[in-house]
Amino acid sequence: MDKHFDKERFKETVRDNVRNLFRKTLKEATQQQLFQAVAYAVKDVIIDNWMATQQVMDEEDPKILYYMSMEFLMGRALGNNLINLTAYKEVKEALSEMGFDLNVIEDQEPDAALGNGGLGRLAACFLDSLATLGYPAYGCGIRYRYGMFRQKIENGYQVEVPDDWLRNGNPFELKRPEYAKIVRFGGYVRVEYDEQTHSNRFIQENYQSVRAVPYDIPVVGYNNNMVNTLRVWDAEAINDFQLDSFDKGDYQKAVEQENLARNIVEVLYPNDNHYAGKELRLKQQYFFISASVQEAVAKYKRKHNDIHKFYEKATFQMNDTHPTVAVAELMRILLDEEGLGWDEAWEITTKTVAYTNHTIMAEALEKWPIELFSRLLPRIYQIVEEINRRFIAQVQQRYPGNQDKIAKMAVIYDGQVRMANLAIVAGYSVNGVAKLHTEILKKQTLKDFYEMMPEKFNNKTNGITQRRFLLHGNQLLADWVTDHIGDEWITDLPQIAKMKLYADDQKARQEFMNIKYQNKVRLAKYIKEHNGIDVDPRSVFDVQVKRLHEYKRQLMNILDVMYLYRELKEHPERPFYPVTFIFGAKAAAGYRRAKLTIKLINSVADVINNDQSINGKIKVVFIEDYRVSNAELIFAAADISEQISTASKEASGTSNMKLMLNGALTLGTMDGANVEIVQEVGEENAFIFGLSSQEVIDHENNHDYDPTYYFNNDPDIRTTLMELINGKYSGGDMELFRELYDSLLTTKEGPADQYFILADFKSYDAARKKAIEYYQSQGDWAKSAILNMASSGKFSSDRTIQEYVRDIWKLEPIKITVDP
Ligand code: 26W
Repeated sequence: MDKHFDKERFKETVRDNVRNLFRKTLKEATQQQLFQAVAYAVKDVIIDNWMATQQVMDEEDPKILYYMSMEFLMGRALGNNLINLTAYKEVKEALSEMGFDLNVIEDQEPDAALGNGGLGRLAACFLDSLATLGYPAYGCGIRYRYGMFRQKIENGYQVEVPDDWLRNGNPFELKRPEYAKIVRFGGYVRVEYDEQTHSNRFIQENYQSVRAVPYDIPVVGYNNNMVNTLRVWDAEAINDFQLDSFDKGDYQKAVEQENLARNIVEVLYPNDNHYAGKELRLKQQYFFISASVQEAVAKYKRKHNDIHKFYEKATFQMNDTHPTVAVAELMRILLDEEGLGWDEAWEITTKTVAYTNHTIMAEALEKWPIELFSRLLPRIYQIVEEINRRFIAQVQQRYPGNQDKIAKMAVIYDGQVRMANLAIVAGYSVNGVAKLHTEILKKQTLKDFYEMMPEKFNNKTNGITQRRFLLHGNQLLADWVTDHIGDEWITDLPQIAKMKLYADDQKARQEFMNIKYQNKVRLAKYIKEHNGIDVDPRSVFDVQVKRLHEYKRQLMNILDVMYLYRELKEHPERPFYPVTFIFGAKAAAGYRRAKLTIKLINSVADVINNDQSINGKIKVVFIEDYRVSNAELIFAAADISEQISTASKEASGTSNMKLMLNGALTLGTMDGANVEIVQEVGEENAFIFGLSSQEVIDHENNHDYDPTYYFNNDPDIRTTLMELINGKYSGGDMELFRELYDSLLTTKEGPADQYFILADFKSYDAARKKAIEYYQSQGDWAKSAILNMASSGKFSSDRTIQEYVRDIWKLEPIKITVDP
């Protein structure tokens, strides 16, 4: 234990903090105030390591990664920081001696929900791994005033409530006004010929500007003194509203600038995998990218005078297309501010930026109308035009006369700026996030690019941090593993394979099941408190937690629950092992079908949970406000991991990995990283069903999928679908769920059953029954569960980061030593 966590001294600090911050004694302090006091005490310790890290970076001048992302879904910091400082147990003890419960104090902290789902949480896991592995890195993002909305369920419907996460302040952040940057929007570009250099100068005029002010959030490495930085930008008005601007005729502009600053970082767009094309979103993108790129260049120039070697000290990873204006912004700075020529600027830029693709869903592709893009970012647009012009010339040279290639690959086409194309043209690396996903990118989605520049393409299968999702989230299981194989798995997850030895051990199986049971009791208590529903911890916990999206097929899950319930009612004589079906999901606020699916799940829950005749054999629970903090409880308690996306649609998935790590068995399709999970654990320890990605893609290309075939020929399917429109789950209302029914059978709004629910329904049902059946031989189940946990070594984000470092970023780790 670190000297700073001298227990008595820590207690003293907490007491002092309560007094200094709130003028209260420990007795008088609220739990929230205690949280603040404890958090500040922890920050004290972090600060020393943070400064030490900065000092080493200053001295050694290593290459730095800038991980650029619109989203960082960090969750709570206190518990995680204590875990990584290896002070969790000591602090828990200290607090308990003072009469407090660390768990209760942790629950006071709002989640930092600056992200939607998978992509944002991946960024957070990456930061944890980067710090733990000692790689110098900045997360670059936006300090949204409101993060992902809080979800309330009212009368079965999702209601969005603003997430006022900064209400009580954020004890871990540090405002850094000395690094503020100015970001410009709009106006026009005047070209001026410079007699001296014989070149054009581009001057943006009549623009509006905002001040970008960074807040630094520490990212603590595990047990290594390293503290990296997540830098999130806030917007402030350049001039406080000035009355005299009225006289100068600048009144209108002053108001507009003020509003721009107020609006820009106001809220995270709650869309996942769906592009909405909102002007404010493009403003957000340019805002944080311009500030981040300016700072990266400024930081480089503080130490170096040859800008041509910028890429030796900095690399930018663009998390999906959202940060892609970074390409043009770096070009702008090199051309207009550093005075470089096009070719040298382009060489530097294309050696600096790299791009990760996270989805093949067509509706997620960001493209901006030229009108909007050029009005908001006139100089940036000019640069994109020139990038496009030169690239098209290259395409023409390579494929003379081939218009199709240009149509597919041009950066600007059909009145739009295509951000993915810009990222690929400029990036020195293009990666997918699971093997299958990368293959689909190469062979289908980005086929033409792959043909033209195969050397850019590579795969980096996603990963998750075992420190949050096992060590912190499932302390019982973590301790159990450590008791058997030592604690090296914490920073070297493949070590967990040593637990395979215990899969055949009766005693170990029993212990594993006992731990799972205790975690199920903990979740049952949470469900009782938050949903008022009693669930039996001895039942199978079947879990699907992720964003609500048609391609993820929560609808198929609940339809099958309806089918199982009907069977149970019609055949009371058949044995049926109790199951609790657990859902957690937020729907984008404007996504009608997704929101109606939530209503359906809750309506089915109402009917089934209140049917006394089935003796509680089926329970359905929709957990309100699914987020990082309650996810940790859910993963720990899960038996079955539902990973049932239409094959080819889920780029990777990461909840599949978190659930596997916690010893859940996958019930899933051969999609995303499920493929690799099954490869690691063996098909006999998972339940795989459904169409293959190739079959899905073939149907899509041939337009030969007909869901009505299943409806007409399978009475089980037909009866289940009829229950959507016969009032059974809607108090007699035949219309309530008709939209869902129609989505599966008619082609009014897009193709019928676009995600192949009916095609997969029966094989899903069979696989699920097999899983529930298997659970009844507890010994076999325990064996498979232990094997799942023990086979999860590949899915640590530590491995993912090592691969990015080796193949893409080429960073060197640094070592931080602090004097005792
Ligand atoms: C512009 C709207 C928008 C917003 C978010 C488009 C796309 C996104 C993200 C790319 C959606 C996302 O989170 N994708 C998920 O990324 C995870 C991390 O790689 C993968 O595990 C998931 O499969 C993928 O859906």
